[in-house]
Amino acid sequence: MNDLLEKVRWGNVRAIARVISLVENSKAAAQTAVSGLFPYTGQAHVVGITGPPGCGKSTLVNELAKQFVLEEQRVAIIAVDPSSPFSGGALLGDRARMMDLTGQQGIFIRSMASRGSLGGLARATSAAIKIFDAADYGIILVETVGAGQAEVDIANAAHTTLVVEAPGMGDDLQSIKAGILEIADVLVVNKSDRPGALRTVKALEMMLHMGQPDQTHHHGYLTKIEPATHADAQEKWQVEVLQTVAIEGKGLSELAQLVKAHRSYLMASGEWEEREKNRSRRELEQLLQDRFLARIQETVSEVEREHLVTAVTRREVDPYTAVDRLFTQIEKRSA
Ligand SMILES: Nc1nc2c(ncn2[C@@H]2O[C@H](COP(=O)(O)OP(=O)(O)OP(=O)(O)O)[C@@H](O)[C@H]2O)c(=O)[nH]1
Ligand SMILES: [Mg+2]
Repeated sequence: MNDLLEKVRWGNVRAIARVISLVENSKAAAQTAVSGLFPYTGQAHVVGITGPPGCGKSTLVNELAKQFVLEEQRVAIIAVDPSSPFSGGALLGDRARMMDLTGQQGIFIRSMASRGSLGGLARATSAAIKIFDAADYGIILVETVGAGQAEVDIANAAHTTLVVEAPGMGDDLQSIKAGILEIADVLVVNKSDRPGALRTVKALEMMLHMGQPDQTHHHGYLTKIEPATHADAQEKWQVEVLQTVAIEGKGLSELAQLVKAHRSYLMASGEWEEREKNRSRRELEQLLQDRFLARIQETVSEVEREHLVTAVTRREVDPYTAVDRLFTQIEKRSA
């Protein structure tokens, strides 16, 4: 493994692919890879791209990557396979479409399969981000289908989050998923060659403004009374609605500029550090949970655990008491 990790750091494409596969298949490999590479991470700009199925995320990510390559940046694309069964068909298409990039220098595409649990996928994705970061990819684009928790997770893992909509999907305010505005740093209306694009833009802009009735030009952020941060010293980031036609590459250079501007904003305002800190905190909590759960599974037999589940289902034991019992067992056995 150490040999492989060394090669990853030198940007060896085959080593990167190999380590990501190892990480996908085993927790222990993830631990070894992340521990070994962690000191070399922290440089990459992680950009999450999320939105409803079929709105053009992959096409957009593809084109955005080309923009950065023009500036001689190395770009990694991680396509997080949606766990929902509908997308089965679309994925093959995805790979085919993304093929035209594989020949291009400086772009590495990897899709992550959600074979096991969603937790496993999250762990593998987060490890893959670190692997690319250590291999000196300056920009890491992570595509996920906006399917509830997944889009929030991506916002947590990313420095910059692009929320993509398409005409006909966001025309009416109710259809725009709640919570999207909280995670969006940039809103993209793709397929702007389609009728109704302007209506979608207007609907999104209206939602941005409704977010803060008292603050018309600082949209995207609620005015909250909170301790002074570096961010107060300068303009807050303004969430913009940008139109693109990804299949024609239209609006892409503007989008790339905005992404870079957001990075600069994060750096200058101190928010980069803040986001990193939140990310570290969540990651530690996640790992702690994982390990604790694993500990329970090692200590208490599956039969015993199932007994407790049944007891709770039958209302014989309440869930808090059930957890108390599990805890007691762990304490007893580790004493
Ligand atoms: N008219 C039009 N079609 C587009 C545009 N961008 C993408 N498409 C098409 O929309 C379809 C879906 O594009 P994808 O890029 O696969 O969309 P996606 O959001 O990645 O889809 P999933 O990953 O399956 O959720 C494809 O047929 C694209 O060619 C656009 O700007 N205009
Ligand atoms: Mg896609």
